[in-house]
Amino acid sequence: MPASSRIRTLLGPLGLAPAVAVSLLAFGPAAHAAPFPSEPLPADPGMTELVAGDFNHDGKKDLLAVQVSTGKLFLYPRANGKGLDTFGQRIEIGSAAWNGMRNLTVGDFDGDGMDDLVAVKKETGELFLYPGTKGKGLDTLGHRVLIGTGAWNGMNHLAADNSDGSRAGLFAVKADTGELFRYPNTGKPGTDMLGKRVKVSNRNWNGMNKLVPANGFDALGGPELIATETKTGKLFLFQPTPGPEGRMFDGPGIELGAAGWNGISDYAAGDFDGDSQTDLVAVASAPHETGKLYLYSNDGSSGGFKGRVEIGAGGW
Ligand SMILES: [Ca+2]
Ligand SMILES: [Ca+2]
Ligand SMILES: [Ca+2]
Repeated sequence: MPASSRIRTLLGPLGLAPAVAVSLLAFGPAAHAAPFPSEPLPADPGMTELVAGDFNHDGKKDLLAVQVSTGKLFLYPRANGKGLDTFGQRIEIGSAAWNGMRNLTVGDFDGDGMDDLVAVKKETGELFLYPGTKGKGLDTLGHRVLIGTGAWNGMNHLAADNSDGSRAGLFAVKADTGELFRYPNTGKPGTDMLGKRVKVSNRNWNGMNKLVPANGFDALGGPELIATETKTGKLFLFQPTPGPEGRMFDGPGIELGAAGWNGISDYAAGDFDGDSQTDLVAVASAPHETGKLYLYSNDGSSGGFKGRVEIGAGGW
């Protein structure tokens, strides 16, 4: 039987559209229809949970990342060089146990002028603040403080709102509904720090992944968010517009990358080349392999990057 007949025989009773049929033939019956990706997203065997903040207080954004194999948290200090010298020698700032944390994000939540780290403990769903200190090495972060009890495993895509220069608020997506919320910072300590959440979008954010704070990517001021559309692999910048609850994220987004961002296992936004405009650093890796770290410098056009530059040669 010629191939075309076999295809018709297979498809006739199912009544599938050609694109779906080709996808089924290519990947077998286990393949998901849209909006799920037809291939698995890359795992992170090297470094994961990339976040950016200034943790050595020199005014330059550094990179933090968790080593998957050990659970250690490392600081990659911004150096003065370019390319492979963009970051200096990494420093261990958290021993083991960071594999038990998820949804890391960075902002000054306690208002002392130093960046802090916020993360969810997978086992309990508790939200913890790790305050930035003037210490170094394993003293870079102080003793953690509980700022949210239970339930945070039901939230995804935590992203600090560092846009107004005072204490950071927090964006998060409710996993079962895809709703985007903003939690204001009350200025109070502990579990009173985050106030009553406000829904800030009418769209469903479950179709997006790798949501990170972009501050003022286009220099118009924040808060702005960068995320990857899972279905298409496109990278988008979302800017707030005025709405009933203040700033709303209902716009279509500006396309920063036309495709391929599902092949990026993680990224973090910050100014990494010193021109004051927000850039991205991103890990490109094949599934189940460690990858390379790339810098995507903001091109100043309010919606794009210069060509990427390799800044980490392996192990990512
Ligand atoms: Ca720094
Ligand atoms: Ca702080
Ligand atoms: Ca920059």
